[in-house]
Amino acid sequence: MAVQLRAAHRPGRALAALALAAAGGLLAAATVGSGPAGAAGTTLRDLAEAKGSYFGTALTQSNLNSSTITAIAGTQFDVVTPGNEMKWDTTEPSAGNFNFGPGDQIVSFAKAHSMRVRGHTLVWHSQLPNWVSSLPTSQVKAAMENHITTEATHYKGQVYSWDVVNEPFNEDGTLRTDAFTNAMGSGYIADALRTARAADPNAKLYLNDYNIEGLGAKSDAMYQLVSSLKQQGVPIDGVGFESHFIVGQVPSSLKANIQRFTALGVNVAITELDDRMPVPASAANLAQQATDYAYVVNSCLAVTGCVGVSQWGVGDPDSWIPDFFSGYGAATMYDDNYQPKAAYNAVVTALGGSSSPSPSVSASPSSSASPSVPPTGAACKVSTQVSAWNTGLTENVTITNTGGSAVNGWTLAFALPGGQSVTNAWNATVSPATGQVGASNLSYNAAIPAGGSTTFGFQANHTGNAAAASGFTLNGVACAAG
Ligand code: G2I
Repeated sequence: MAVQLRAAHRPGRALAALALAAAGGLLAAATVGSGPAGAAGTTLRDLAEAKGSYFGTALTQSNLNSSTITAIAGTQFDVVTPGNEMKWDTTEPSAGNFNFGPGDQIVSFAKAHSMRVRGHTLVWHSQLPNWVSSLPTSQVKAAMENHITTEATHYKGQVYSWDVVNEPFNEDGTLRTDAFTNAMGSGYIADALRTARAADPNAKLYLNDYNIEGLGAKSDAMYQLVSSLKQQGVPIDGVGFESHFIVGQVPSSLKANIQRFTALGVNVAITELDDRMPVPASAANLAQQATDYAYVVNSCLAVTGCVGVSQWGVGDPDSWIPDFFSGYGAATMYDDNYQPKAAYNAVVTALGGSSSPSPSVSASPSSSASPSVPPTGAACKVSTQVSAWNTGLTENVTITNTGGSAVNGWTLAFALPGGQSVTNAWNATVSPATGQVGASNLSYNAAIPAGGSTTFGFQANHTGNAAAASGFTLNGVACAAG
């Protein structure tokens, strides 16, 4: 009953919550109470479902051999993404020879624990067996379609969604060159989506990528792609924001970015959340991680159409981070001994539960973090300089860091007067072109030292109102005029 009452506060999600609650009556009954390695009386999945959302994790085949990992996975999480088991190098290691054994084991575990499965991934440049990259380009399309059809048919009815194409973009927003673009150009993406839809009409079809969580060149490219696919009637249901973050650097434009994608008529999922820090972890970084996790969960909950959050792995021992980023780790909600960290408590609180806060989180802003409060802020001052002509203008914007510490990575959000539309920018990426926009640093001007300034500018068309932009916030914190 509590589930239904809480769901009713979110009309857009109530139906989904009730359906989940009905389908998972047993699941809810089984998970309420003190779950392994969780706060008493709550589990992430129970709290998320009460809000019409979900909380997922990645699991690998070897994770299934650990009773510690499976106990947490099966009680705390309600969605599973196979870490590696549904990737091409596992499922079709040589042409036409399919191996679904490892993926099937993950699906069995999910079924046994009333969890849904995010299929990951059908088409990706990485973990792609050599035989595909070695094919003559004339044969790649048929190989790709056969792979998608065979795998999506095998898992038909067993996966909730597919990451159909994974990581298609370079950092500058150009399409990554790989076996698929070499053979088919950008058209491989539409072809892959259509092929997946034909094989499993009920699976939600996603494009998934990293560094598209905030406004910027790469997320703009994904936005344009999704917009154009929708216009062409290509089946696309969602965009996955991988969300591999660094403590204190979650983009303040996350919620705005989720909103602009959902406005296109697709869902957004946070698909691979982690938040890394130098190890051994400091108390300050663990507290910041709690703030970051709550901020991400709150940002998703705030937007109807952001369907849920998945963490990449159960605990710090299962994380990919130490292998890929030397000196970094501690990126998940569970520590090396699978004890919940401050981030776990912060997520429980964000999901509307109550937890006994650990000392490091009790006084932190995590318990009250809302999407409009970013993980890091700065005291700032902004001055503008406009040069206008009858239909256009240029505007230079100078940001001064009036805080006591350096800003590393910034997004300045502001409102453009009605009728103004940005056509190009310098020293920042500015997006979207109208209304409430965000200007984000480029690689060379990410840092603004304490007391220092940086200037960027843009050109815009206008229809009569050539006033300066207003309402500036730097990384979510309001700036003084000056
Ligand atoms: O890299 C993190 C993730 C980024 N987004 C897509 C995800 O699919 C990706 O997952 C990771 C897995 O968590 C790693 O486990 O993808 C990596 C490869 O791109 C996986 O690492 C690989 C190792 O590189 C291989 O040496 C190893 O054989 O895992 C393989 C299986 O254990």
